[in-house]
Amino acid sequence: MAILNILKYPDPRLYTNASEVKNITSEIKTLISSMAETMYDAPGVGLAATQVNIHQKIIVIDISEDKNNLLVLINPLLLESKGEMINQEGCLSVPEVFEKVKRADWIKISALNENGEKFELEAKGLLAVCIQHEMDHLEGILFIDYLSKLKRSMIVKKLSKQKKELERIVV
Ligand code: K1U
Ligand code: ZN
Repeated sequence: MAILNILKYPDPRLYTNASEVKNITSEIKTLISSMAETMYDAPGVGLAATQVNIHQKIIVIDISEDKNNLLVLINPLLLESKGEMINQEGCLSVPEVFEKVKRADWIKISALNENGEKFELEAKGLLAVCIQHEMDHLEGILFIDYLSKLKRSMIVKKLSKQKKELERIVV
């Protein structure tokens, strides 16, 4: 297990479309453990493989308070969605930016777990938001892509300021 490097916006690799996992090998299981460790360390409530520069359809999520309820989604597929909700979202790849995004408020998905078993899951609230956010990552979509051009350009400025400040401190 290891803490993996999380790509930061505007890294173009975040815009990659992930491929299906064909076999759940021991390397994939090790990757899943490292992704979970990276998510807990960040800390975050979700992480998609795209964010750690692995372009395969793998997601880890844990929205529990005690951080003891890990959900692994391999090759997730949206089966149904209903309603609308607007929630504040954040992203480990877009640090310190929180913006409102409109999503479906109920979803039904299918996926494989880490043992290759297929399951279906219905979700609402934060879990539904998180699953939709992470599934977007696998298609190279970031939550800020739903915002206006003006808001996005303000975010780019904020992040480049953050980067310069960090470089000033490190040097
Ligand atoms: O994809 C990611 O970068 C993870 C992201 C998931 C997410 C959170 C909220 C709405 C939509 C998607 C995060 O985990 S951001 C960090 C965060 O929200 C959080 C961190 C610690 C405790 C609780 C929440
Ligand atoms: Zn994200």
